[in-house]
Amino acid sequence: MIKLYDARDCPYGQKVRIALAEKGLSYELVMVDLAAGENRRAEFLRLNPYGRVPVLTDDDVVVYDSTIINEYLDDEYPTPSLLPRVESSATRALCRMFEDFADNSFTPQVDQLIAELAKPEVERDTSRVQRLRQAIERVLDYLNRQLQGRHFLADEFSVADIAFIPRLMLLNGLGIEISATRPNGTAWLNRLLERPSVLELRGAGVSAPAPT
Ligand SMILES: N[C@@H](CCC(=O)N[C@@H](CS)C(=O)NCC(=O)O)C(=O)O
Repeated sequence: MIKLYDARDCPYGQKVRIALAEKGLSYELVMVDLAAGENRRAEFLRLNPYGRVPVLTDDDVVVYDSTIINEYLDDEYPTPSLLPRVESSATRALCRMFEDFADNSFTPQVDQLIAELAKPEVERDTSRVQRLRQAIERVLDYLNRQLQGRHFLADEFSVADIAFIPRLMLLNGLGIEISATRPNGTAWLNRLLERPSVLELRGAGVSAPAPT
């Protein structure tokens, strides 16, 4: 029996939900209230000493961190595969680098922009908003170049694409468009948005706080 500990609007938990849906795995969702400090309670810290969601338990196996969880899922439930084959070392490394980039550069920047836009207009740091917008636009340019001649970041759909989805699907609402100047990026986004796993996530009302 799989259990996923997740929190509202958590992009890393959403990565895992997409992977679980792609693999057709059913699971129990346990929502952790971060604002109420539920992630700092002893019973949760026993699952993840860092006190962060997502955590996945699979019977008596406990795995934390979205990247490690998705690799565990791919090892334990290999079909359909979400990582390039072991023999394709270079593509596998590329896939992991894209995932790392999404988690450590793209997602945090979009989250910072959301947080800045959520402030009342008088408190908003407009030059920071502009810097963040430009940084996100640069990532989109980079992805557009990387996607030249490819349907997905690591050729086949993988954890690399999954890592971008949670924040990619919010960009429109933040006034950032992938648009016609980035045809590879636009085609990729459309390919991602039509996947049943992503439609399921959106149907579950998963989003981030709307900017004011
Ligand atoms: N690298 C981790 C990041 C997880 C993370 O930052 N989770 C946030 C919620 S989206 C969290 O639990 N924050 C609570 C805290 O750090 O105290 C992953 O990929 O799972």
